[in-house]
Amino acid sequence: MKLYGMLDSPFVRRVAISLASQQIDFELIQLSVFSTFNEFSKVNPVVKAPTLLLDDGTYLMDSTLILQYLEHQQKLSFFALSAQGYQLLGLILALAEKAVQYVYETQLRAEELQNPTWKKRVLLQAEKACQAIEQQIQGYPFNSKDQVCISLAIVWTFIQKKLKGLISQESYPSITQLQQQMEQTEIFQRYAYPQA
Ligand SMILES: N[C@@H](CCC(=O)N[C@@H](CS)C(=O)NCC(=O)O)C(=O)O
Repeated sequence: MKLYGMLDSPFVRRVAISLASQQIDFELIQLSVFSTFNEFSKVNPVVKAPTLLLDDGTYLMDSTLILQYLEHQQKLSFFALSAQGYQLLGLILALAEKAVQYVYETQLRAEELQNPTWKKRVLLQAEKACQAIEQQIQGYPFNSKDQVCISLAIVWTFIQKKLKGLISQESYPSITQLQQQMEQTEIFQRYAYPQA
């Protein structure tokens, strides 16, 4: 089983760390959907990361679908979450999506072509997600194998690296504390966010 994508993608890192936390064997192939588009398209014609390539040639995409498939296949419990856990995970994945949209708008477009209304909207949505997460994560049971804890830590690191200064770490102490705890674990360090 091969996992394709770069570890600066929160979705790729989420799958890599989730699999490793359940001792699932896989090979990480770090291909970029941008700089190695053609090579990536040989694995998945739609060029989405993460892509999980199964031994029979089936290619799966979307981090949640990949985890759901493996959960059923290998009798795991990635998504044995309470309603509160699902609500949190939804907020975290929406935050990840908004953060990636902001990065694409600001890094893939020339400044004069960027849409200020869209950028403002995306940042507002991201901030609202952070506020809800900060409130709800207090009292959530910490577990280094839990999807909420894994995904939140990964998304928070991505935001600190890519949206520098736009979402202040100090305003969200509970999220930051959880992220720091998770980033110190062996598995997070094994699949670390790449150095610049
Ligand atoms: N909902 C998807 C989002 C995946 C996603 O957007 N990945 C980005 C990399 S961070 C990508 O493939 N970008 C290239 C593109 O969308 O064309 C997931 O959970 O896997």
